[in-house]
Amino acid sequence: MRAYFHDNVDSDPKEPHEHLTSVTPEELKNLGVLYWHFDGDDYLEKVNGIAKERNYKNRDEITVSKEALGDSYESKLKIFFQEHLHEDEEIRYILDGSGYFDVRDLLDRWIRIAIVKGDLIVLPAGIYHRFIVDTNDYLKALRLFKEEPKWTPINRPADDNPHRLGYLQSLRDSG
Ligand code: KMT
Ligand code: NI
Repeated sequence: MRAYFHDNVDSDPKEPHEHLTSVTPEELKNLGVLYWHFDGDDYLEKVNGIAKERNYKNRDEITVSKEALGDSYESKLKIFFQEHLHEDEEIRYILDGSGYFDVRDLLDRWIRIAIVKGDLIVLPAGIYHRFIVDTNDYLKALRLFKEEPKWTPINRPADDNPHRLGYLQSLRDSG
């Protein structure tokens, strides 16, 4: 994982779009974004440990590639890259490939989180974010979930959504 400010240049979103300023895991934590990296043979035990600790009861696997998604590839990418939030945490363990999660900071700037195989990332409920593969067009991830999987994105604007308000309140409480 590597994080930095997005350059906000309006060209191919799959390019790195790296602005010079980098962002530390500590700064991500202040936004409620959690991160681990497990890439040994025991990665599944480690992921299961976090899942148990944080009460993630369900999981499935997703492959984001032209091959896996066929005709719906471009439309799926459009949905993932549309700025949105969820009413639960978004938990992804990257099994293979790479991609970018962009999250909004408190000044509404995009922070780009470049994720690779072995990264486990948790985006808090209510954070505005989007996802895109990089130019390799391939990412395979384990999606974990607390209760019944509910992957529905709620597109911005969703400023009155209770989970959005709860997220902002949680940042105030911890700050
Ligand atoms: C989401 O909600 O943004 C996604 O599920 C992204 C694709 S999974 C790597
Ligand atoms: Ni999402």
